[in-house]
Amino acid sequence: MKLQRHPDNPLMLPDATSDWECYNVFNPGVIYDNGLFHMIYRAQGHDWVSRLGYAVSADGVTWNRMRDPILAPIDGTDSRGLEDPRLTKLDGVYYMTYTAYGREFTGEGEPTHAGGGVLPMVARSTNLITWERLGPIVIGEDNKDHVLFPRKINGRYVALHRPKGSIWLAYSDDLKTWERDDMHRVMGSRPDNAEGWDNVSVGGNGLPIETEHGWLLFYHAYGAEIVYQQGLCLLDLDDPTRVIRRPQTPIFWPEEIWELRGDVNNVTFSCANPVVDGTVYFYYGGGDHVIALATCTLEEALDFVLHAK
Ligand code: BMA
Repeated sequence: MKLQRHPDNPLMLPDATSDWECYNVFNPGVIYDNGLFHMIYRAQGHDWVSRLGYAVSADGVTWNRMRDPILAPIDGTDSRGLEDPRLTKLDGVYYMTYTAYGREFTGEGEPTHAGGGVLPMVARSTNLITWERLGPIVIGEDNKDHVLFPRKINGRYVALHRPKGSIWLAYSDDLKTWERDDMHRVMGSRPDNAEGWDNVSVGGNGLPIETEHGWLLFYHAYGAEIVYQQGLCLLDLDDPTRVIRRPQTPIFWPEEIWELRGDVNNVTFSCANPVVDGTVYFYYGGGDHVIALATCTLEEALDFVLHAK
């Protein structure tokens, strides 16, 4: 199985006339709601700081952008940008998980991504445009790629997150306090996988898709070559720390020139996989520079995850 690129790709390019989105637009979160696709995307302009923009679409392919960003840095914790939004609707409220990249230092070592200058944030909205910041899942470590499940499990909010290049699970009663001793490892890289694509690091993508077989999770990984590729796995419905299936081969990887060459080369990176009428809309950033779409049917994704080696 392989995801199919949309013929109109890339769907969204940087806007050369804009201050804040003239260099890169990438890694969007997308939610399908009330007959429309809503996108919140990461953009970089003259100051190279990531801000979040909003766009809306009736068909998921042609997008109308708002002129101004909907979310921009407010203090030292996110002064270098807001990155990689993922959107979840839960009990009628919209939630966004995003990475705050800041100068203010909250951990050990240098204030870089690796040294703890990032915070895996959760925010809440009732209209997708104005957002209330609820706070980070953890502080003081390189942790991102976090995403909220679309419903509570066993009465609690659940999020995937990514400390040290592996996928973990966290629980919360109020979306503000995420207890450290209630964080559990789900899966890591596979140094022994002869396919080579996920030997070094893995992280979650868009929100897990609930199916009768389990939570279908799209995830990204890279090996020694640092090529960001995509895979599929299946997690247990009641205990998502349990991996039911994890095929060895990837389902998508950089091939187009705007994926092989970009602001960062060899990157396909996804924060959204909404399902509409049985089709998975896999939105992704190409080369940390443009926004693109690939699709598959939910049926073929399930067939692959259940049966592939
Ligand atoms: C990851 C994230 C993404 C980015 C990717 C490739 O760590 O920061 O935002 O797309 O690296 O550069």
